[in-house]
Amino acid sequence: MALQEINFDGIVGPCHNYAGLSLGNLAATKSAGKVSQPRKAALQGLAKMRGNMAAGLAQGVFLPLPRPNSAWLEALAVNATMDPALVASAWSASSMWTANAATVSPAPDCADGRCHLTVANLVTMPHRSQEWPDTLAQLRLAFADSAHFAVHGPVPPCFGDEGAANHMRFCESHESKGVEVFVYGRTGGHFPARQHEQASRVVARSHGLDPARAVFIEQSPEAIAAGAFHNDVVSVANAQVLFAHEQAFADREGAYDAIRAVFPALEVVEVPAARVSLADAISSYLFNAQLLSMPEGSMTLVVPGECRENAAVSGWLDDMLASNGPIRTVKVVDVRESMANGGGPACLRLRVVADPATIDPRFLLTEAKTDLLEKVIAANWPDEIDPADIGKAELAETVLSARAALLEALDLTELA
Ligand code: SUG
Repeated sequence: MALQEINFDGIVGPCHNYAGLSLGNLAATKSAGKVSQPRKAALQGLAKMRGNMAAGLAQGVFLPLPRPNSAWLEALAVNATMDPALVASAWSASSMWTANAATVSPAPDCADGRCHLTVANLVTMPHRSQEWPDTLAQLRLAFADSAHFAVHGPVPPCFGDEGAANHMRFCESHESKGVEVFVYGRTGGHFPARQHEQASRVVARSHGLDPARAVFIEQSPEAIAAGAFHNDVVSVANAQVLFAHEQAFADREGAYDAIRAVFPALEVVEVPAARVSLADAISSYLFNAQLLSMPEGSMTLVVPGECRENAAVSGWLDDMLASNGPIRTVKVVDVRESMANGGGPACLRLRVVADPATIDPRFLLTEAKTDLLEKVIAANWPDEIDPADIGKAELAETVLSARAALLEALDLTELA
């Protein structure tokens, strides 16, 4: 079978909560202390996956990681009452944002002809830094076929790596050699820059990318200061198209020229700051959209509902649709529970270009499996989590047994 793009969405975990752990992520900071709705959050995520499957696209899932992470708290010598921020970190459902699970280089780009994946070390944020060992276990299971995949451990600290959220790929078709673009931030600004240039370079080297077809670009410090903690909050790529805010990159013209030099077919759909400010782009998550090639060849932008509630963004989308650009359809999805923690439609998915037959089928979604997941979530996920209850034994029991029920349903109990 031919290579195709498979979106692996993170199933929102039963401990989804608003603890305000991510400095520089304005939505998460604003939501700190609010009551979350884990069941609703997980069902919103599944509805998005269902919509993409209904459009004929391949869909996969990654499972929530084991939380609360008591082994991590033990290693930090913290008990349930000592340090609320560290305790909340051990309870974070942040692995739902699988755009930060790994960086993926499809087989045609890699010297050995296999698809390479490097698990992201996520070292910048304490609550995310504990994700990689369990994520790696999952990647090793899903992509165990070593004739087609190579799964790498994390880039060593201190070089922060946030995975696919800072990586874009341009290509003429999935079968052809692509151009991979790595976007890094420079430290020293108002908010942390999470992607280190060296981490991006390590990933490119270990994947065996052709140095002539790997481009390294600096994210604009203004964008990071405005709350774009990952590049995928201000730009997204698909096939030959780069959809970006005018202020996404430190050197706008230089960035487009560098990509065009190796990928002359590049089509830039740029949103001018005069039409949509960085603040509006970040609060609406216009660029944290899934830019998808539909089976019949046209391109669809899957945006969060917040984009239609912002007059400037909504107006720009209408004008774009009326123009003759490459993006022909805009589809709106409701992922509000994730959005309130700074995770839009694109954060929730990791793109893997591969033949589905080479992947462990337990990670691939079907309609019947979606029905089953909905039942498991409806029966086991908490209705609400008040941050004041984080750390309590009774809630821990509910969260642990909910995940166990999911592993059982998907026949993935080896991830317990
Ligand atoms: O790392 N939010 C995530 C959102 C990740 C979005 N991913 C992409 N842009 N690809 C983060 O900041 C909030 C958790 C909290 O505050 O409880 C959080 O981790």
